Amino acid sequence: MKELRIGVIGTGAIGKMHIRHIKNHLKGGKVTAVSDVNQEGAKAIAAEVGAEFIADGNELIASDKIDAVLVAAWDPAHKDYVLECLKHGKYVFCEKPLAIDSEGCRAIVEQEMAGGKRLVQVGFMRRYDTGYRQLKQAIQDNCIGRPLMVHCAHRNKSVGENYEDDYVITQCCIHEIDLLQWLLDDDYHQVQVLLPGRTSLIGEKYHDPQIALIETKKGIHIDIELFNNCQFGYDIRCEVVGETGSASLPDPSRLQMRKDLMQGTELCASWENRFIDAYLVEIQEWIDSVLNNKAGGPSSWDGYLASVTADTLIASRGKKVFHPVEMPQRPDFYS
Ligand code: NAI
Ligand code: ISE
Repeated sequence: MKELRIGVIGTGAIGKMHIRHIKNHLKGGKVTAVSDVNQEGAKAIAAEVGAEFIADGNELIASDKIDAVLVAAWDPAHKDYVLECLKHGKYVFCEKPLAIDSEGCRAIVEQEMAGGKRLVQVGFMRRYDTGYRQLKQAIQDNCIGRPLMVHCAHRNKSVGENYEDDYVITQCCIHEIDLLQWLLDDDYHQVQVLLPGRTSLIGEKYHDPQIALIETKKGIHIDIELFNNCQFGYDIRCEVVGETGSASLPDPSRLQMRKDLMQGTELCASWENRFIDAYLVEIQEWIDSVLNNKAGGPSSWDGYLASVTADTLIASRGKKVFHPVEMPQRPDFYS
């Protein structure tokens, strides 16, 4: 196969971003069809990149003109599209979360194992970020000694109107849940969500901010501030404190200015510009591995583990007590 013919389902913000990256910056793939329930938006991006518009996502998956599928529809649609791809034996890249709960992820894992071949990659793109990779290397090289604590912040300037408490975990914290297991090479023991004083700027719709606490099996303490309406910018932080030093996620290089008796550094407005390099590497590696007839990157098992932890965090919200994470054993299929 010379060029991977990719069908994209979901042409909202990130779907369009991936489509443009594949057309303008990446090698080996071509978006040949797109689908979205918002037909107007999908037709516009289809025309922009010379792809076919197919109204029904399942028809796109079944098409013999499509080699692999990228799912970037809203979260509740992920599970069924991924299961449909597995039914057709097609490689699929699915944006996070793999499904909105662990039961949905479990169904995907079981169907993938029954098919006998790994086909799914999940969009946990922070593993591809240079800064997080440097942090992982520093831990592996024992630069800061044995990790004891991790302090994280995941801040959005603001989020849309129709937001709910659970999204704080399933849409935002899910990144840290996956990333920190990978970073620390450790499993989670117990978790809880604390509800500190809430911002008055969004009414009573959901609790913002929230704080996720995690204790790993090796005894590392993790705290993650999840603040979706911080007002000042998109701000992602991670500091790992070890026995002999501490290492922090570097901010991406941004413009520094001195002006009006002040000095400052530009902040990112959203995930799109903060992690642009990670998205590019992630999708390029997905295309390369599928062209080599292999699935790489975060697997559906990783998506399932993240979802088990997310479900436990949600169940613990505001209860002021740690809840044990019942982690299933990783099957050899995913080792
Ligand atoms: P969005 O709201 O801009 O786009 C979602 C699109 O899905 C919309 O165009 C909507 O019409 C479409 N859609 C909804 N149901 C559908 C269905 N049944 N079939 C086909 N299309 C359907 O949202 P955004 O920000 O683009 O997010 C899309 C997905 O990507 C979400 O799952 C989100 O969690 C994930 N995401 C991942 C990010 C990352 O950093 N890895 C960043 C932003 C989003
Ligand atoms: C969004 O859906 C993403 O996945 C971004 O990476 C994340 O940082 C943001 O908080 C989410 O809303």
